[in-house]
Amino acid sequence: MKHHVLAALIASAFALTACDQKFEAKPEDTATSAASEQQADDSVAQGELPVIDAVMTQAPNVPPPIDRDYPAKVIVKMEVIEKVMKMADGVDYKYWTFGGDVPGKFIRVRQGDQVEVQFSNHPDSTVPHNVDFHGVTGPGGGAEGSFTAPGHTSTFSFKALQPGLYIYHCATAPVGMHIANGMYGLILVEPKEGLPKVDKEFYVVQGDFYTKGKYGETGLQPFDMEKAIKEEPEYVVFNGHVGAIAGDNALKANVGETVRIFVGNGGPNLVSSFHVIGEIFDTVRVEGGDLVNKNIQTTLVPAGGAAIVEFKLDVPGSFTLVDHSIFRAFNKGALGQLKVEGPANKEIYSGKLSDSVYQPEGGAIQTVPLTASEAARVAAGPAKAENKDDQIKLGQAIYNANCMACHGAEGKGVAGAFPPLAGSDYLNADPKRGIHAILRGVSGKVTVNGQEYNSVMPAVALNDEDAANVLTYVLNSFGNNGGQIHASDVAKERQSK
Ligand code: HEC
Ligand SMILES: [Cu+2]
Repeated sequence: MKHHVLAALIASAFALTACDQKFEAKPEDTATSAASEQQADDSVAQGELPVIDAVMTQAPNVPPPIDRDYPAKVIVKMEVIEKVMKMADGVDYKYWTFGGDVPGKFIRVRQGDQVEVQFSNHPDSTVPHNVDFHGVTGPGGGAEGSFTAPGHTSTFSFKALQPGLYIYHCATAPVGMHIANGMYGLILVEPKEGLPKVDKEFYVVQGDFYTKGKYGETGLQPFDMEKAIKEEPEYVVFNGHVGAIAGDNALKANVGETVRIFVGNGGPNLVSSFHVIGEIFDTVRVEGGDLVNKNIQTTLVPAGGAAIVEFKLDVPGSFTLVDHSIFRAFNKGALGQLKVEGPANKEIYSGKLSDSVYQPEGGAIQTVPLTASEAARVAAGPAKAENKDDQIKLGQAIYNANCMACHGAEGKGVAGAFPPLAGSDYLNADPKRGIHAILRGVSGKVTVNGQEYNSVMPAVALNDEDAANVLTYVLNSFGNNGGQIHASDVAKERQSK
């Protein structure tokens, strides 16, 4: 947690000025339920509320928990900025943002707070914008009160009546387009008693993007209204960009820590099946509300909705965040990582204990339904390679079953997403890198033929022979420089740490 931010928050809590104390209540802001709540719980009258500047953070950071036990008038300053940013490697997009990135900044207030939104639209903006807070009780969630032309600032105020995790988004026509360009974020209205303490909190929002060019097609990509109407996004991503929370940008925590992720879904269209590979959510605050569900594998996050998931980290490793509508994860970008460091616990997870040859009795094995990779192997003939030519032949089937989906039939990869194996200077410079890629996966920045990739390749579960064969195939195909990898090379790499 950022202690200096917390200190600033406390300091500003007492920065009272005479004019700040005058709260201008508009009739629609003080609904009767608001008034009675206030009388019941708050001893401080509205006009005397201390004035605080909201601590707001860029994803994946979350403002510190609120340790006030009294309501305040919280000033939320929002600025709309339209700007070109990287969607993926080589792919640019003109985002419309709250505060300069997607999602907009995380806002954290306390149930019962009076929130004053000072909403500015940058003079360089091309269109008006506004904001609809799902945590607001009032027409449009503030949309009409915040409708703002370029170069103007609007102010409106609301009372945070109900605790929960809420999406906010732009609601200026055409609404879908404003949201599709990245105009959403999360506001947490913390319950008066606060949330249970955890060690780390993260902020993750999914969104779908509609570009004229196909996934990975380079250059500045315009918004495609037709694809948006058909709900056929090219990109589905966490925190606005492919790789925003993967590789070097991965979320980080330690074994033994408890983690809370505030998950939002800006949409505009898709519902997320949020899942963390290799973890079970100890608790899920379903849809961001009061209902707590336990021991959950995957939770639905509706478009324009949220969820709070919590789990304890028992073992180290890389845990992958996905939308379990899984093609979105591996082919459209909805993939993030939580990297956990610390001592292993072999009882909870052993890792791979052994890899021995399996020789079933008799020939009945052929009649068992085959997986794709097994089928490919059967089609390729005997699994034992006598020489390099055999290796190449066997390796091709293994390639088609295990690598082709990402690296392509011709090994050309997908620009901006999957690096080429064809003529790869990275691989040809040291073919053993291929062994490492298969056994341990690849993440972080990799430069292949002058193009930078910053994505994730999961380790591929192949035995020593298969790994050697597929690499020998790759090295002798797609215009690569030739070479041979032996099963013993793979075994050696497997042993080394
Ligand atoms: C799920 C998609 C996926 C699959 C399946 C996959 N890779 Fe990769 N591979 C990637 C990505 C993404 C990278 C780049 C990772 C990064 O940017 O850090 C990569 C990088 C590599 C690299 C290093 C960079 C280069 O282009 O030379 C090699 C070699 C490689 N993969 C080989 C393989 C082989 C062989 C297989 C099959 C056994 C395979 N990959 C299966 C996605 C995949
Ligand atoms: Cu807008």
